[in-house]
Amino acid sequence: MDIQLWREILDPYFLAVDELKVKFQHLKSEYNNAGEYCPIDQIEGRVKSIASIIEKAQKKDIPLDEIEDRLVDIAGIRIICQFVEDIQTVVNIIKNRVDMNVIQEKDYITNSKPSGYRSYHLIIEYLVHTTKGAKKLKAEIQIRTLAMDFWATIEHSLQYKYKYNIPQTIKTRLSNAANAIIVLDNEMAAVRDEIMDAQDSLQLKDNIVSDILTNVQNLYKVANKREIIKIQDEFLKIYKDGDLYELEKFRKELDIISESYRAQSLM
Ligand code: 0O2
Repeated sequence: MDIQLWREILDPYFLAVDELKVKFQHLKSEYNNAGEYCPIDQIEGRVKSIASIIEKAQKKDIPLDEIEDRLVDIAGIRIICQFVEDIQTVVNIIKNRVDMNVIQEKDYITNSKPSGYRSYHLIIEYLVHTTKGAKKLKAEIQIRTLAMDFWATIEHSLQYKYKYNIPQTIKTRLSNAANAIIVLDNEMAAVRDEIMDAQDSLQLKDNIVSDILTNVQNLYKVANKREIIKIQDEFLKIYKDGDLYELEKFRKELDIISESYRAQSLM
């Protein structure tokens, strides 16, 4: 197959990866803007390289004209979560969407691979539109925790280094590390509520401070300098004390001041 044809084949997959990344990023922003805990920590995406597609097709005895049907991970998205519990939440979010049709599920968390690999895979059908029209293609979404991702990344590099023939001593160490990852994820799950509370408060604080600063910036245009300095000093004092309740109260007061200036300017 010549390069031009590969480009034509892969182009919709690049579009799919870009779109899917934007959609999941936006989901993350929605949670953050609402000051809510987000089950998604990071999003990555890639289109499989031509070399990697050919290698996999040869390994699985797939003729090149059948790769689009039979290679389900030409487009790949990886969603990294903080906690094991978040993985099912993300799976449900995806299953409830009308723009992604789940056609296959692989639960390598309940049934980890002999290597020790753990992750939840969804194969989806996804519709993209290019100048050539609409095209339904397959994409793989891997969902796993930060800890599982750390293990998989290291193991993948070693597979590459040893050309898929990792020496037994290293395999044993990787297997031990995989078990340690299970323990780590379980320990983190036990303190999940505590961590979530802390992160929610941080996000809430960020949102409140951002609102206050926008208001102060707008007041510069209408209020007198002495009043703004007074407001800023008060804000810095409340911020230093670190009381979220007082910070929220201050935001509301500032909203009222800004609103009264807006009303005056309309008179
Ligand atoms: P790359 O380079 O990451 O793209 P199958 O369903 O078994 O017929 P397939 O496609 O091998 O066929 O499915 P599987 O086993 O679910 O693997 C899909 C992808 O999961 C792999 O893609 C890897 O990304 C990841 N994966 C699966 N097993 C392992 C493992 O033991 N270690 C690591 N690190 N990753 C794994 P590729 O194309 O193999 O690789």
